[in-house]
Amino acid sequence: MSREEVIGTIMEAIVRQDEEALAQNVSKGLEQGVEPLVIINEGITPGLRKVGDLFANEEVFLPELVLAGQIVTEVMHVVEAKLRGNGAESLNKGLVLMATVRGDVHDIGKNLVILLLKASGYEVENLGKSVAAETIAKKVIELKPQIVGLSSLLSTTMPAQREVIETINESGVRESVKILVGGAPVTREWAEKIGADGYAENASEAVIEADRVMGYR
Ligand code: B12
Repeated sequence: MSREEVIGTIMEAIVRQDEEALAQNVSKGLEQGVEPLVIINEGITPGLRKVGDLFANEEVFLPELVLAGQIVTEVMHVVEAKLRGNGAESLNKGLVLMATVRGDVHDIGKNLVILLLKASGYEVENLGKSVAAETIAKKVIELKPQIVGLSSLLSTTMPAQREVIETINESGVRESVKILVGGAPVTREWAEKIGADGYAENASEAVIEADRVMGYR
C-alpha cells in the first residue's frame, strides 16, 4: 500500500467508525515510516472533520460522533508513543497550562496540541475539559506558567475563552503569562478581539506560535 493509500484508509476507518481498521492502518503507516504528524494532520484530523460534516448534515448522529471520538482517542496512544522519547524534555522551554473551556468537552485537539508541545520541549499541565475560568486563573497563580492554552470547539463556548482572559486579568496576573487560543471555530481575528496573545490553526502551528510568544523565534 502506498503512503497515500494508508492515509486514505485511516480517514475512511474514522468515517466508518471502524476501530480495528483504524488501529491496523495507523500501525501499518507507522511501520512503513509515515511520520506521526502526517498521520495526524492528513489522516486523523480530516477523518474527524468529515464525521463532523456528516453530523451537521444529519447523515450520522450523536452515537457515531461519540464512537469516532472514542476510537481516535484510543489510537492516539499508539501515535503518541512514537512521538515520545526524542529527548526534547530536557529542553525546558517553559510551562504551559492547557484546558478546554467551560461547557466544552471536546479534548482530542487539545490533547494533540499537548502532545506536540511536549515533543518540542515544553512542560505541560493538562487541566482537562470543561474547566471553569476561576479554576484556570487559580492555577495560573499557583503554578506560574509561561503560557496558558485555551481550546474551544463550539461556537457557543468561544465566549468562555474571553471569560478566562478577563478572570486572569482581574486576578492581577495577566502580565505574567501569554495566552494562546484555538479550536475549530476560533480565528486569529477572534483571538485579537478578546485580547489573546496568539492563535494557531493546528497542533504543529501551535508549537510555532508558542515559540513565537516566548521569543524563541
Ligand atoms: C469528535 C467530536 C465530538 C466528540 C468529542 C470527543 C472528544 N473527546 O473530544 C463528542 C461526541 C463528545 C462531541 C460532542 C458534541 N459535539 Co462535537 N464534534 C466532534 C468532531 C467530529 C471532531 C472534533 C475533533 O476532535 N477534531 C479533530 C481535532 C484534531 O481538531 P480540533 O479539535 O479542531 O483541534 C485542532 C485545532 O483546532 C487546534 N487547536 C485545538 N485546540 C487548541 C488550543 C490552542 C491553544 C491552540 C493554539 C490550538 C488548538 O489544534 C488541534 C490539533 O491540530 C467535530 C467536527 C469538527 N469539524 O471539528 C464536532 C463538532 C465540534 N461538534 C459539534 C457539536 C454540535 C457537538 C455537540 C453539541 C453535539 C450534541 N448535540 O450533543 C456536543 C457538545 C458537547 C460539549 N458540551 O462539548 C459541532 C460544533 C458546531 C459549532 N460550530 O458549534 C461540530 C463542528 C460538528 C458539526 N459540524 O456539527 N463532539
